[in-house]
Amino acid sequence: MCRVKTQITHRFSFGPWNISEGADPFGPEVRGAFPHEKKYALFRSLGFEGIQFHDDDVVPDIENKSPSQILEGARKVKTILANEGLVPEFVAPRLWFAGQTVDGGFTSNSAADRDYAWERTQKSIDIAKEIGSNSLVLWLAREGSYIREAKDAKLSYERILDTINRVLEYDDSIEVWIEPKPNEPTDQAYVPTIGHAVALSYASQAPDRVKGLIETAHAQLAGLDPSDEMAFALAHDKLASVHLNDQNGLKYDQDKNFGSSNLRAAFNQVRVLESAGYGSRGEFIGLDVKAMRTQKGLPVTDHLTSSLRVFHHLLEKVRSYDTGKEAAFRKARDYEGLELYVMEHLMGIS
Ligand code: 3MF
Ligand code: MG
Repeated sequence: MCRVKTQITHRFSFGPWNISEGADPFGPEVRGAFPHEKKYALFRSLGFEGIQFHDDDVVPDIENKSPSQILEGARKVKTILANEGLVPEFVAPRLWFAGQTVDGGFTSNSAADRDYAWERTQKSIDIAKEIGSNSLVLWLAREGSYIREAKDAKLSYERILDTINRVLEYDDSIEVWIEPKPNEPTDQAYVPTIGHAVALSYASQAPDRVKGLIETAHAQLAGLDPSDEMAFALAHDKLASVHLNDQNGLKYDQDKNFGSSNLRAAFNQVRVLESAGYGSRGEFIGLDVKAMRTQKGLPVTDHLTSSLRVFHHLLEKVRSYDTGKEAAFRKARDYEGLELYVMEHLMGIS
């Protein structure tokens, strides 16, 4: 693994859904809507350069638009991005909202629903290309089951791989970035960890173009350490992006501010990224954080700037961490000593 000596200039991204109106499954919106165009105007001043898109973030009402209307809508957004000095990081097909995706898209038991999922995926690739992104993110939201007997799991894996190959054939430079998540909205997802995503990559027709996007909370929901998940992808040179956030235990997907629940785990994520030189090829540090429902204001953005600030503080902690001390503790196999050093370093004591 190559260690980078020069300091990386990090680029940050988030998605328009991260500035939200505060609805949850138990209650409605608590803040007014804030149009996407106004959101784009905020990115730079908040310290972000990249935008993560769903297909219908770029082209609203996508279902009722013709292919030429879709491309026209995408061109409009491309112009806005150019004017604001913004980069589209990726486009993700929203395959969890429409009636046709109620039982999954690529793995649905209905052939008509699978056709819908593929058509929607093609539209997303067209949009990505039109706005100047070469990356399609697949968060396989409903590709799983609510009860194990509902689907043929082996066939489902084959269908997911088949879809990845179709994407690679549809466009000869597009990259597929798989964002694993173990549950929610399904009970059991078919691609729960980065290991599954990397296996799919190697099994695909173009492994160089199939990578992973690791979200902190998703790894934690799988009971795994996010920094080890990142290390696994980095060791295979397959970490295309990250969604830094946090999660307080095994419950619904919380998308809490980065470092807010697990500061040490957050430190180790920054550390693994930094030591692998992540970002030196322009990879984004993405956030996927949710504002608290209690927060007032329009728009609410403190969760984004706070997470960014924590990232920068932790980067300082990573850079001032004494790797010589660490090596000595490792050599002596004094992990008690090493642990105390890490804790005191994080607390600002050493
Ligand atoms: C769900 C997610 C998603 C993805 C997004 C882009 C809504 O837990 O994390 O956010 O990040 O769809 O792939
Ligand atoms: Mg995410």
